[in-house]
Amino acid sequence: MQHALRYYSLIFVSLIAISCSSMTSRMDPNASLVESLSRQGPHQIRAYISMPEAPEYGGATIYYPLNANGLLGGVAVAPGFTERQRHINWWGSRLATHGYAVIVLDTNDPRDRPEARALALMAAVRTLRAEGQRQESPLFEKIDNNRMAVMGHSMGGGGALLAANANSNELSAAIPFTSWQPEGNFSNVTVPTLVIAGAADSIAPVDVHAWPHYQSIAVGTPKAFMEVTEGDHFVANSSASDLHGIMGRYGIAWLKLHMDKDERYRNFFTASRQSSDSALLSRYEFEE
Ligand code: 9J3
Repeated sequence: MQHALRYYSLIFVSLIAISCSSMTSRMDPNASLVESLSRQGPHQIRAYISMPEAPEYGGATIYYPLNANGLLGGVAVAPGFTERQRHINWWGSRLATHGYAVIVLDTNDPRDRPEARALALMAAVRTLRAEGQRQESPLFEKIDNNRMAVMGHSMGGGGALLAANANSNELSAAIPFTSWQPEGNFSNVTVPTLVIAGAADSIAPVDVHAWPHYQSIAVGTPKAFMEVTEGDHFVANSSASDLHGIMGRYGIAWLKLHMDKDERYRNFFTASRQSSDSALLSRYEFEE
């Protein structure tokens, strides 16, 4: 009797689960993907700091997933003016759990300008590629040289844009957040670029920095602009943990779509994206 009861309740619970998931998927075709991209991904991760040095940047940490299928795409992330890895390293662990090898760097001098940060990011991309060739590396024979992205905060975001402007042929995606670069013109960028901005950014005001940065990217280059209504200069940093869900989701989806060419993630950026996101964003654009 007890056995039968358990059996029937199992069926009952399964039926509820099935009907709930089909209900949410009618309302929003992305529901389960939205949920899974809003938090840590399926992979356990490891991190290490022991690797050959590069003159273009200071220390660095590489985060990578365990038990990933196939080769890993790589992402290099640079901090902003006076910042260190810890200010932005939540991206390292978050992206690694979703299947990427991520190098988070310190600049040589915390006051390095965006130009130096661009060189640092490209050197970090080369480090990731080299880790795939280095026998002692945990990433030996695990890196896809042709899937590399750059990211960065503020002056590091200016650096990511400058890097993309000069090296689009070497990159698959760029994600500057609250980018800082006066008069920044990135019209040579052909790599798909997601620009993250905060409407309440008083350090790199969006109408002087991120918005004109976005607009300077030529028509024909896939690009997206998301401006968080309440977002300040640190909207996508480690400290803004209440926003890591939405920040991570757009960032991961951008990499999945453009670096991994996974079309399931396209509607994260098109008109069919989460309607609840619109409430958080004061401005949103997607063009390709
Ligand atoms: O990287 C940044 O946060 C830029 C901030 C800034 O205002 O730099 C002025 C020198």
